[in-house]
Amino acid sequence: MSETLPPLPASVASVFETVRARNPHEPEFQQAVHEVLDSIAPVIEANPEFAEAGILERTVEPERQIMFRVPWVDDAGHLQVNRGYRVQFSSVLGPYKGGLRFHPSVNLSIIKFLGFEQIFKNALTGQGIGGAKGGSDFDPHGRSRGEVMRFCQSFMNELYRHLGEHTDVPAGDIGVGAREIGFLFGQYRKITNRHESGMFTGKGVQWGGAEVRTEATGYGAVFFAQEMLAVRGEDMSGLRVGVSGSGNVAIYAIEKAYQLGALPVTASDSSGYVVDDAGIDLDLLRRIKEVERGRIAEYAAARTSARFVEGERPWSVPVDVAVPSATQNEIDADDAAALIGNGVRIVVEGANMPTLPDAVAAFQSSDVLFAPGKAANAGGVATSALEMSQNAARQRWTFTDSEDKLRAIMRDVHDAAFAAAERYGRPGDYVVGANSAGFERVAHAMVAQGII
Ligand code: NDP
Ligand code: 2IT
Repeated sequence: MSETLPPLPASVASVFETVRARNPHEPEFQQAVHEVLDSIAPVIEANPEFAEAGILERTVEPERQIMFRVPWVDDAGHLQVNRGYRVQFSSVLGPYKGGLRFHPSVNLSIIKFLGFEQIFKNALTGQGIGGAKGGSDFDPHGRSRGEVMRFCQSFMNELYRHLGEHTDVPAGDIGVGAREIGFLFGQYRKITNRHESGMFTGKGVQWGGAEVRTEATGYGAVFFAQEMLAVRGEDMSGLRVGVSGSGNVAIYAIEKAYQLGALPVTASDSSGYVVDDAGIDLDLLRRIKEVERGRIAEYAAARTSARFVEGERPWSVPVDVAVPSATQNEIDADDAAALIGNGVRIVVEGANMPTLPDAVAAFQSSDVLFAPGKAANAGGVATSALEMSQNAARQRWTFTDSEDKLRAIMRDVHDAAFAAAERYGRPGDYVVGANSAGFERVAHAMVAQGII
């Protein structure tokens, strides 16, 4: 991947060369760093104190990265050994904050790209949270509840010593939802003998969780789309929406799209996608994916208006709005050409880095509104910060109040990205805007706090 990335401006090129030399086997991390450096070169040029303080050189190096053995015994009595990760990237704005991903594809490169992006995303939310990510190459698919619990307990047996409500606060991501968070939080309390609610977010609302955290990422992405459309005097009503994934982000993006009068017509998983011109039946999708933990093909089998396309992604389906909400690098240049050819008007990244760089460039040069994940999916972590506030104050806010706060935060994130894009001479470029606005906040804090 990094060989195919275009040259960078002189003010940031040498930092990228160091990253490439130091992390030669980490293509996703290189891709994420390249995008940020490309965007923020004008910020570096306009602020000589950032170069003097070595902001870039320090930002691309995690403060700490932890890798550990996770041994557990499966239902057949066999020993399994997975690898666990936590990359604590930046604490300049607050305790390390970011999700845990359990998926067989997880490796250091993926956790580092996610942790790096999290720094700027979290800064953009305006909440006092640093950036981190973690996870494991454990695959929860097909595992019994007991196996998932034993894995989570073993994972926490090591990770607990690095966590704490004022130190590092994980949450969910791919493969880590309310069930896994329950087991992880329970084991943390067992080991430490402290009821420290604020050391994990995404908890069940009955045991310290916050209203709207479950919905926040998908809802927030659609709120972000609304803000972008409002700049053009448009709204979501009547638009056809193409969503990928069928997990937490996808389900709540679909729900909010319906609430705003749009028609979501696709969903997917790693086996293929479904298209349903009558509109995705959300109750059916949730039953199959959340309750039965089944496959997306079962959706099409249960609904006559839908068909399943095996082994493909949903981007050849004509839509006005695309919300990639599965995983990284799921829209390539061919997918972008298909979406543009079918008249897509707005692409909103619910997932982290789902769009490859040449696909981003294609959208931007075709006048498609493009929202990078750092801005568009920031509602999840922003609501995590609201959960931390409620835990610290021993309060519970209502669903309506929490959703209003999320909507206001997404408006602020949009406006910060929009304004920074204008300030740096790239009006309407939300990639430059989000990266610059997030980076400025981090860089000013790093200058103020000295060389650490
Ligand atoms: P879930 O585990 O709930 O759902 C993930 C969905 O994506 C599933 O449908 C899964 O299908 C699919 N998927 C995962 N990996 C792949 C793959 N390699 N190829 C094709 N499909 C895949 O995760 P989330 O909804 O929480 O996360 C989705 C994305 O959103 C991720 O990029 C995550 O980093 C990002 N995100 C999540 C936030 C959150 O609060 N949860 C916050 C911000 C961003 P299958 O079951 O077949 O694997
Ligand atoms: O990518 C992300 O922002 C998340 N998975 C959510 C992180 C969090 O701490 O809520």
